[in-house]
Amino acid sequence: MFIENFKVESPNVKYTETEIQSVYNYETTEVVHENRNGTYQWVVKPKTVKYEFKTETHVPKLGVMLVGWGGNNGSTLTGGVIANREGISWATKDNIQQANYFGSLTQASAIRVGSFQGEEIHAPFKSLLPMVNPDNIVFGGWDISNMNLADAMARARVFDIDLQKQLRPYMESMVPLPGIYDPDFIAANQGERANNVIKGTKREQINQIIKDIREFKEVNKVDKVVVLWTANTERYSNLVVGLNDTTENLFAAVDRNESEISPSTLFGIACVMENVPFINGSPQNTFVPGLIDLAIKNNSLIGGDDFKSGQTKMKSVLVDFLVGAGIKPTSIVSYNHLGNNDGMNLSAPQTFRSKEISKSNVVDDMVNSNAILYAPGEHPDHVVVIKYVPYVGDSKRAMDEYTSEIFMGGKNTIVLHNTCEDSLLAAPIILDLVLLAELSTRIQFKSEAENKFHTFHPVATILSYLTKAPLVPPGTPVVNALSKQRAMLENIMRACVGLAPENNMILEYK
Ligand code: NAI
Ligand code: DG6
Repeated sequence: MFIENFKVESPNVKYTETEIQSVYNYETTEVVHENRNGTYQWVVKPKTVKYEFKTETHVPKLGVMLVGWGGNNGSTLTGGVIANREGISWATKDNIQQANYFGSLTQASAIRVGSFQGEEIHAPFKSLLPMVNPDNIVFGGWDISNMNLADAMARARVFDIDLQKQLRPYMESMVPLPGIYDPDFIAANQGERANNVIKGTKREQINQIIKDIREFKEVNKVDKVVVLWTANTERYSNLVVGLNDTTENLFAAVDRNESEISPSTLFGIACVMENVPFINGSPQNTFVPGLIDLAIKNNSLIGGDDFKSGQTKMKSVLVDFLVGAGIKPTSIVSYNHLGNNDGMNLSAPQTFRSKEISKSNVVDDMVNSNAILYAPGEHPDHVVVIKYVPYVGDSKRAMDEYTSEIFMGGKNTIVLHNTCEDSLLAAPIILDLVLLAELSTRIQFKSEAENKFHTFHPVATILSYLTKAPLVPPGTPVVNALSKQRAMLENIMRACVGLAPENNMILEYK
């Protein structure tokens, strides 16, 4: 049975005019390595820590500013939200299609609530906590190309033509603000697009971004803004002591107009200075240590890196399943080819390298979790290939071969082939990222050992499910397995309304 919403009734939960307050017993384990009678032993101690959560229930009017607004993802997301808001339907060669939010965790997935008269009860994921309705988001942003969003949508060749015709009147007047263009960080083949750029020094460029955010907020009368980078993949920035290793050095480097500070890092600095959440949907190391340091000092949310949309999402399910089943993946080979502007930009070795890194590291935690299968330092061969094939446009082809060792020296080879518009996978993920980032700024909590409520750590690990290379606070483990990432997010949201984590034990029926 599916219910649209619910209210929790418990002595641990209180709904006030402005907040949901919950008291939550966090069951965890402490692992210690102790000397017991002269020998060291691993001892695991279950422990319960009491937490209190409070979630502000007022949902703000949200503005979302996309860097790379006129790209395939930016135009697809903007058009998709307008189509949902306006209830647009359109003719395809198969049927009349209604706008929807399929592919969005928050808008199109469900959670299990419990059971009622022997039947499982499910509800929308978004019913867990009050969240912004995507239909009400006001979009804006920057692009180094001045093309309006209607023409950008046509250039992207993602939506059916009948839908494009209906969206055009809404999108023609949407024109991106000038972006920060630095040809050293993206492929040379992008030069032709760059007709809409902010001039001046790096400090002036940061100031312009701050001014843009303030004006956007003012003009559109939005309560909050989230900024998300969906612009071209950049090359990695060199990490240099004295340049970008601390906040002070980063600011000094900005003032010296140092060439090694990328456009995405400049956008990040502007957002953090303005206390506006900033998310990086591309793979490059935008978050140099000096910027992470600044975000921590200002307690301003940052999240990334690189949307986990297709091939990598599948990988973070399949390798988790294989290793979890006691099967040993020994070779993972992932090819893909695509023909959109992202593919063209990635045809340069430096930008490809950024993507290769984020696509490759995704199995590390799963491999490291099983020393029965892998000796220390042992790793599957893992190869990532991306080719630019203009004809296929946004319709990316992904082919994967997973070879594993099974029982008694046997070999098992799994081959996958996926064809799909890349931007239709990415757009709902962008939506989830901005909605969850906004929500997380409304949650405060404290453990029994603390006397003051605080927000989550500004490096938003809560967004991990949506990214290929989750950005984590220094010294924090990275979790890539998709099911664990989803459970983490869902269980934290459940804790905010005083519900136990979903443990799937279903003891009621045992
Ligand atoms: P796109 O190339 O169509 O769009 C990027 C846009 O950014 C372009 O319009 C370009 O003019 C603009 N741009 C470049 N540098 C800029 C700057 N410094 N300031 C402002 N605008 C700038 O690419 P697409 O397909 O929209 O992808 C965007 C990003 O998302 C890429 O980095 C891609 O690797 C990443 N990504 C995409 C996924 C997908 O499934 N579509 C999944 C994972 C990541
Ligand atoms: C080619 O790989 C283009 C990329 O931008 C990908 O489409 C994107 O990173 C999505 O990757 P994945 O591995 O999640 O499908």
